[in-house]
Amino acid sequence: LSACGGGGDSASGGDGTVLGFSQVGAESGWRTANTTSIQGAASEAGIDLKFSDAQQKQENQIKAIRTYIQQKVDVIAFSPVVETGWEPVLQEAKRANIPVILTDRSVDTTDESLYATFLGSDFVAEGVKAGDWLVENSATSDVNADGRINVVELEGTTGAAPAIDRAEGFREAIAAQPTIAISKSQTGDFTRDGGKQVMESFLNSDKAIDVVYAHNDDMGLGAIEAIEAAGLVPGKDIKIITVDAVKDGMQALADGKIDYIVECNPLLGPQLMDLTKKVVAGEEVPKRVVTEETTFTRDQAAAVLADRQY
Ligand code: GYE
Repeated sequence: LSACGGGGDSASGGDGTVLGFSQVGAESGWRTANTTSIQGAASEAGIDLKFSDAQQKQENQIKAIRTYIQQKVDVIAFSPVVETGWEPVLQEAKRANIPVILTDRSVDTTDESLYATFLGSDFVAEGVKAGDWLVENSATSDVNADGRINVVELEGTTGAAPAIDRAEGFREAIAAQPTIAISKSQTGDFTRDGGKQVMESFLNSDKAIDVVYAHNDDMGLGAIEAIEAAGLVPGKDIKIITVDAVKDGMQALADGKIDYIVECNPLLGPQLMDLTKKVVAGEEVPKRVVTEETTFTRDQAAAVLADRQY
């Protein structure tokens, strides 16, 4: 594990601010876009970025954070792979007087003094949007001929905020619908391969799946491969709803293989650098900064695809 390197260059007009950032990994298209955004925004802002990739392991993130504390960086930011288990290391950062910015994902703690701010999406709202679409489109005959809608869910990383919250929001939205039921739910770890494998096993035990709700595009794209390999037509025999709206997902939506995508914006770099500067300057920052997001139907995806940055 290396907690060094990264894009910062204080010689090119920076003020010497050092930001230690611990990224979750490189599990998805969303994550890659998020990393690019953070690295680009740091060099743009003249912030010296120390970047480390935890390969989806909490222990690696804790090690990286401890290294940043030893190095006495000005600010620590991280995107916590799971929600729980952060209090001891956050206490260490607090004792060392290093402010912490939570980026993208939150931690489960009652002690708000352990971090300066949390920048990221409202994942429950994303799940609600996904469920609302299904409810609104459940009356159309092509969702299911027998009037019952059998949904399978490809969950994100177990214990991660977006997996917990996207599951919760979706259930909230479909709760009043007796004809919609989630029959299976399993983690695909936010990866394409994970989505493919879980969908294969779902299809092996159940041929009557109507809808896939995938917590991200990559797992939905993996599910498409499994569905096609089983001789079924994604978007027709089985509807697919995903979250993220990365380019590959938007392409599949425009192509008719995905039916609906809830956007989750990975371009958090500029806001993160802005918050970093404010925290270093001792300025007041809001405890919660929510990113703005939309949703995409097929036609909407086709219209914006050419200009999509990631
Ligand atoms: O949706 C998924 C990624 O935390 C919002 O993590 C992020 C999620 C994103 O792997 O693709």
